[in-house]
Amino acid sequence: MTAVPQERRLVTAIPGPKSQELQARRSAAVAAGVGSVLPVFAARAAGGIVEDVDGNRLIDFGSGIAVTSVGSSAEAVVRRASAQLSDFTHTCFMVTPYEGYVAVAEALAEVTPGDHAKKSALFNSGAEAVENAVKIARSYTKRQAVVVFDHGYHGRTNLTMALTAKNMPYKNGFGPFAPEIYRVPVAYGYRWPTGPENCGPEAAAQAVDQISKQIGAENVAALVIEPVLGEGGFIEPAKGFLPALRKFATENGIVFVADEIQSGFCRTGQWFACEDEGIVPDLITTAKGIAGGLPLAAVTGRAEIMDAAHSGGLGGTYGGNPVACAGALGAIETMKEQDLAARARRIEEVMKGRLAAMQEKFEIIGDVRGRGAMLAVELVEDREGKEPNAAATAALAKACHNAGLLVLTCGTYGNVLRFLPPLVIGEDLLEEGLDILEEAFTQL
Ligand code: PLZ
Repeated sequence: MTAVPQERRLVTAIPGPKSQELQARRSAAVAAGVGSVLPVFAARAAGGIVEDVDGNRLIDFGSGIAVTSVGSSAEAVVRRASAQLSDFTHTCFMVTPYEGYVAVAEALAEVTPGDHAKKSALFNSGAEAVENAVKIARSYTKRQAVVVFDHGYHGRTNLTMALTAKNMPYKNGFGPFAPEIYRVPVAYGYRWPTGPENCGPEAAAQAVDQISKQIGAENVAALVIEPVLGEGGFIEPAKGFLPALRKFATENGIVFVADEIQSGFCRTGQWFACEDEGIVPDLITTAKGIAGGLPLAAVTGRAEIMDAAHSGGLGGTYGGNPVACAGALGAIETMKEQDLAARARRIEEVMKGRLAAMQEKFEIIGDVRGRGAMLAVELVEDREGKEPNAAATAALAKACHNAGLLVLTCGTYGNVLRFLPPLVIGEDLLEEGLDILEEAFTQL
């Protein structure tokens, strides 16, 4: 691990002068459409700290959007990727294959849910994995329709924009979108009209009814869902929703795809979030946490489905790059050796207690939710009306940033503060981050 002291330190305003200089260069050279949460330029990062070019050290509650679960410079990731870098950087798996790719596929078969025969294909980004899951499901079922859910997020390529629910900023002006995509309700307990207790079964019944009546189950190739919805607001589908859909998919020959790109790899206190309700997906898409920050993504699933695409039908120049594969083997090794799933459960214990206490104190916290180290608070104008409070969310994020705590927002209504600390963060940093958050609520 890079030797970055594991303590918060502010030596300039945020952003500092060097970051501001770089931001000016960036504005002149980088396309305006590419945003940044916080224009602080990183110099080094490790454990629970991101150090910027001005020497400020920020507590990291973002993990680069759920990527650096093992830390941003985990020893095993750096060691294995460095060794691979000096052996060779690339041959292209479609030209001359190499062992790392196969080893990652073997590891994925081992850690993903279900004890059926599994195979994998590797790609570069989450969106690419989701696209390929759809290609594979269509090839296997010989059907075209794909069902997705309200508040779902699956990427920014053309097909995955179509799969993504939210218009701004992901889709606006970028159409036309891919056809044969259908969106149905999801079990969003906090905002379900008849209350969270009824939400799971009722939402499942609505989803199944819409699929049956509007598409026809026999036309559906795949149903794609995040077991905990990420960008849409850290929504845990109410109990019973996922099992009902899993059952419906099985009964109708529909490929059930769990998009665990954000929720996977120990993030929610298990290897994968769908394990919490005993769901075994047919295909699972992974990325982000898989390789400790190196670009890698995968589709893993039932061997007979994964083998449906014709030879040469799947691939890409860089998919399963050897350096990224070495990083993945290092990340998976770290998760096992340090039992990071248990760390995620401990983070939940510490954070949920504090967040629940804040909810008692601050009227604008409508909901506290999430699992493991994938936690969030949903902010409202008042608890009765539940009107989304995006302004307070932005103000709180800014206050945290200024105090040296890196937090992210999300949600269809932009009113969710989300917390995704690296699973290796020290408990003192976790507590200090929560102190900063609480102080920001007090000041608001
Ligand atoms: N599926 C569930 O969370 C990526 C998006 C950040 P890529 N989420 C972060 C942004 O604004 O672009 C994500 C996800 C789920 C798919 C993806 C897409 O993964 O690696 O960003 O393509």
